[in-house]
Amino acid sequence: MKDLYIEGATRIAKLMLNRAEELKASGGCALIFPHKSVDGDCVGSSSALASLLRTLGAKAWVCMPEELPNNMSFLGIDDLLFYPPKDFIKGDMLVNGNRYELAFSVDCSEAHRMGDTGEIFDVYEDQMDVDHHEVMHLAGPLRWIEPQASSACEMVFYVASKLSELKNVPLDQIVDIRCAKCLMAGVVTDTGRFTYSNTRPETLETAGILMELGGDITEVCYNLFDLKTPSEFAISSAACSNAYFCCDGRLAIAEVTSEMFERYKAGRDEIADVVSRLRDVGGVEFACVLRETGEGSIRGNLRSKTDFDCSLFAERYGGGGHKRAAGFTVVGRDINELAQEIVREASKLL
Ligand SMILES: [Mn+2]
Repeated sequence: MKDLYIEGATRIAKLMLNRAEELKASGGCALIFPHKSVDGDCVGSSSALASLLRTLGAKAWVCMPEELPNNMSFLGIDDLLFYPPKDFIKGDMLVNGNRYELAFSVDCSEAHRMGDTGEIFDVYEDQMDVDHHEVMHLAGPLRWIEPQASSACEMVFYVASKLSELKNVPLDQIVDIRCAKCLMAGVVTDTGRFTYSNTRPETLETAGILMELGGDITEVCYNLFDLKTPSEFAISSAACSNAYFCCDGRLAIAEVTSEMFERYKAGRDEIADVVSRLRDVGGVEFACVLRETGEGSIRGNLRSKTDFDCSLFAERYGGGGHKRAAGFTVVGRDINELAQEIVREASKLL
């Protein structure tokens, strides 16, 4: 393990051991919080953390902000997921009969990025946190923020390695096959299958060990990225052919309306690959896909090739992410107007 990661991974592993003991004694449970608009990294890392806490004898669930996307069902994690009922925050805060006592966020440090579940997260002050996003606030003793890590899953893998050391048991008794698949899912998602510049030698080492632990990279990549439903294929193709290019081909933008989702009978998460396909077009520096979510809001997904800062741009709309990949959600906007505004504002920066 690189020196850079040792302090944080050790601190979080020790905290997890302590908290697991406390939870065992009290009979309470931990909730792990991924961000909204879930992706392979937040689902993978939160499920892996829940799995690790269970291995330590504690009760733990992932507090889901939305349904699990179909392309992640192969992970077989339904028993790890908790969908809070609407009155959860006002009620007894019982998770399947167990009192909710520990909040743990991963791949996301701020409650507002979690959506409605952020309110549940904020009930506890001593929240634990493992994240690889740049964040404004100072990291406290319960937080491990490491922007140099490729993914939250890579960080959780280091925590698992430390747990195996501290407990003096082989790693495969800490990370089972499902947990290895979950961690692999996040690493391949956030590195674009090891092609983005956040891929470091230690990322590949992590992936190698995950393979040995049963994280089948072929299965994970096929299910996450390549397997398409007929409706997904149709709406992605339509979104791509509707896309337009501005700023001498440096900006590509596509709008996907509710009407299109209905016409192709497609789910709202079935255009996930469109933004990277647009970004990959020669000459394009910044790609944006806007989609109507069907609840009066519009989700924007942003990608850039080299210098354009997607995270900074997404912040204008209350979103965030990384320099080359970010997103936001806005409410009550007209999709055409929003697209024109984005073209206008981005063209000043391109
Ligand atoms: Mn991530």
